[in-house]
Amino acid sequence: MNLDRRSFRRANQLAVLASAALLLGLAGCQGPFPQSTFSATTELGEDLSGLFWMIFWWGVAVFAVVQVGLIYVMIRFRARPDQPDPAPIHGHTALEIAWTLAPAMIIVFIAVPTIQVIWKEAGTDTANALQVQVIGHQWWWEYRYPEYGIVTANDLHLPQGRPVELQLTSADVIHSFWLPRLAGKRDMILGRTNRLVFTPDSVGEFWGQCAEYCGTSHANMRFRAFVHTAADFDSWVAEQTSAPAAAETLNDLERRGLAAYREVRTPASNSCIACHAIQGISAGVLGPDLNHMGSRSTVAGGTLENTADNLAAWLRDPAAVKPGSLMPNTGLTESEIAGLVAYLHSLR
Ligand code: HEC
Ligand SMILES: [Cu+2]
Repeated sequence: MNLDRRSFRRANQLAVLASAALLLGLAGCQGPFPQSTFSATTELGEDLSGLFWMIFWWGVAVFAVVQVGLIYVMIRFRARPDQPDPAPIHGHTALEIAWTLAPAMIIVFIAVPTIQVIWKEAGTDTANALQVQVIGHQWWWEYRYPEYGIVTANDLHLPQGRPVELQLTSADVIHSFWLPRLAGKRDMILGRTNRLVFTPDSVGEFWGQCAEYCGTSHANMRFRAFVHTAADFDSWVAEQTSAPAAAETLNDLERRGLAAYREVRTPASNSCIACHAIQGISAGVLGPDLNHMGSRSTVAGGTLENTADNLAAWLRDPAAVKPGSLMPNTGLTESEIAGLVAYLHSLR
């Protein structure tokens, strides 16, 4: 009876483990879902999740038919004692036509609505659309608004109710722009421009991220999209197109930061001005534009909230925040870091 008790104990342990796994799984079902395709807030997003559900239910139907057939065959044709082997069948025309036609029909039922959504998006009138060039970099996002002359990074700002046309491309490897609650997903490829057209309907903050493996910090290539009312969007544009404060208006700490920013370091490729742009000071293009760094919600491609501590941690050692970061450790002193944080945060 020893054995029985042992297997009973094992079954008990398995039951505990299974319940723990189930609980853990269910805990994952608790909101909020900033990146869920299922809570779309635009017509394009709803069309896309509609397609998902349609394909899902076709999958459920096929699964059910296959399982019922399987169980029926298993029971009906199971081996019985003293029964001879059944005669093999070669070719059953009716069956073969049926299982060729049925999947073909299902594929047509899936293809027609899918193509309709593709055409609908391609046919959206973009005459009045806000054009935003979105450029993927390892591992951050650059946004250019030619209409306003704005260049910014990682926070995408959009007005409510006006169609936007994102022109997606890459500066290096293939990335994929994924903004699930607004616009689905589209590849970003060097030397090619892909379009994504949608109209943001609701004001709010929406999360996105790169959805195509693009190197060490792919998982840290995130972004936020902010949809504003038309008036709030106009004030954002006004803020972003304003010139940075003149050096004379900076306080001592900020001035120390500006000096550290301007300094030519050794090697020279470690100088901030070699890689970053701030109007009137530098025009580097290897890193994100820092003109209005103080107004951004995150640091380093959506990895950290843009707080003083986080910005300092980033400047102290970028690779510690973001493995593989293409911003080098520039060997700043603590006093330079404090100055730079104050200076960069004063740029609003
Ligand atoms: C060799 C080029 C290079 C140099 C030199 C450099 N950076 Fe960077 N910097 C980058 C790159 C690339 C990124 C984007 C990294 C990422 O998010 O993966 C970046 C990101 C940043 C960010 C975050 C921007 C954002 O929107 O998230 C700040 C702030 C910054 N750098 C400040 C500085 C300062 C200050 C210096 C000088 C002490 C400096 N950088 C020197 C390339 C450089
Ligand atoms: Cu990427």
